[in-house]
Amino acid sequence: MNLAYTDEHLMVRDTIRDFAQAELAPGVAERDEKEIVPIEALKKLGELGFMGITVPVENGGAGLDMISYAIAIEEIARVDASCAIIVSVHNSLVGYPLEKFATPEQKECILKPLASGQTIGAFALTEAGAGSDAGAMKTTVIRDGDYYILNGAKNFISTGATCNVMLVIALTDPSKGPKGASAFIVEKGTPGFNVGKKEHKMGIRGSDCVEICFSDCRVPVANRLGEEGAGFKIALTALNSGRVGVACQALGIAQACYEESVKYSKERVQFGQPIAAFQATRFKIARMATEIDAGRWLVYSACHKKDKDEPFIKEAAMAKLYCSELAVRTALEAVQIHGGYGYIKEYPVERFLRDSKITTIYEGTNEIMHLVIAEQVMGR
Ligand code: COS
Repeated sequence: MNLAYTDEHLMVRDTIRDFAQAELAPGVAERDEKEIVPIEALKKLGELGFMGITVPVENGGAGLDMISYAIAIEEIARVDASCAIIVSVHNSLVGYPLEKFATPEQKECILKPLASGQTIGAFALTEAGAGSDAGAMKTTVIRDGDYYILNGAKNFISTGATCNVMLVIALTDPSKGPKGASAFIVEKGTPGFNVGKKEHKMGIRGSDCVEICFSDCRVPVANRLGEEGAGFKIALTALNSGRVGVACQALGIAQACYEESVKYSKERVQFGQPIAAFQATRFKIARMATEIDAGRWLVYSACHKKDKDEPFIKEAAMAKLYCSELAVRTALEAVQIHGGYGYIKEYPVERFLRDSKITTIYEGTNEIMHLVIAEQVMGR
């Protein structure tokens, strides 16, 4: 693995860092409090190429590598973890499977507007009774001439209210279980596509999470992604990529908590000296710095394999497992360093602690990550 950033990586980092400071930082606390999605910022991210980071230029994307993607998601999360997950889901759970499985026509009509940020994508696999056991889904889709008719309900759908298109996994042949699942691109506004209950979350409150109900929703056959029966594999393939995105989001949260801790500990004076002078603080900071570097290399190892088109299931799961726990641990320590000030909204570490927890849960809980890694290293 080539460990050095290229000039292109540094350019991506500077661009997205400046963008995050200028466009995301000013309203981030208010969006968190009022549950507002940063729609305008998403449009601008599209114009800058960050809504199709690894999608080839001919398909409307920026044609960058996965390290660039990792840098972008980390830098966005370092300021606004809610925006980071919107961009991650859009790029990795929708853009990536379209790039991999779409027909040339689908790439032209669906991927291009997504990759250029004209449309926003969401991913619908989870159901009330099918979370970790994703194969237990009940949503069905029945062929009717040139259409499929979709019925059922998906829940905990990130960006479900904001999106324009949704990658939906449903059963074309329920008798086969997950092997009877297929993938569809469903456009918002299609009759029978109904946005249901909005969830009020502990963290990442600047991203929406809703229930989606399909009631005789007619989807053109041309919108099926891959063959009938390939839906579960497509979903898990997308989730491998999504898990790298969640790892980057977690890393950005940890990095922000670390930076806030260094800054605060140098300012805060107790017993006649900055608390940065106390070994208790220095050891916490040393551990944060070490673990963040370790997490970043796990992320880059997954990116490197994906860029070489090699299997990266294990690396993605390891990066997600490690970085999500790192985010929670680092956010907790950051709040501890800030003392009482860390527990109130005056400092951003309070928000980062709330934002961090979901990274151990979504796109595969860390319990599922252990299963995935164990299977990869020791077989079934
Ligand atoms: N990437 C690609 N393929 C994968 C995969 C992965 N990460 N994990 C499993 N597969 C494949 C398996 O190889 C198997 O293929 P074959 O049928 O060709 O053998 C197929 O998918 C089914 O796998 P398996 O039999 O292991 O399925 P299970 O139903 O037992 O569940 C887990 C497997 C638990 C790994 C899967 O359901 C999972 O990842 N659950 C978490 C779901 C999730 O992330 N939900 C969040 C949704 S978005 S917030």
